[in-house]
Amino acid sequence: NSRVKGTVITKPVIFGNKSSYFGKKRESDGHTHSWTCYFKSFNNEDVSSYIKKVQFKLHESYANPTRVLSKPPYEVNETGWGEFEIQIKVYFMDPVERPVTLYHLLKLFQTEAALASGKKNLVSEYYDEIIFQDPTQMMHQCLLSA
Ligand code: SLL
Repeated sequence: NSRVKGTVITKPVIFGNKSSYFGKKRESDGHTHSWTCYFKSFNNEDVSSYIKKVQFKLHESYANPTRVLSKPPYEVNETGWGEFEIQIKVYFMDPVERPVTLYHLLKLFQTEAALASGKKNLVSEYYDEIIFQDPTQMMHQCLLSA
């Protein structure tokens, strides 16, 4: 499983969250929003050929804060009342390739202006690129079959 020297493969990705305001605070637990945090390819290719799993680490106020998705869609659906940083760790098919760690600040609250105009849903997402330089032969195969 040697490395394929002089090869660079770039994978465009998107990560972030959607959120939706309930319209009021829920009595039972004080939650105000439902949200989805996700990681996906930018071009809709099947990343499961080279991604082994994606781990989302939530705030400790959540039960089982470490959520692991071993197949797409790589996303966590939750409800809550507060914003916090989510750690997204992407593991690859070849364990020799080091996992990539991304950080996303969960966004729940609209701006005053958006709220005033009645918007309940928001999206906060970012573009990034995972760059594989001199990938292992196994990883190279996985990347090409995406
Ligand atoms: C804050 N530093 O104080 C942040 C923490 C925590 C968010 C936000 C509910 C968890 C649950 C939840 O929204 N936690 O009830 O399971 O704003």
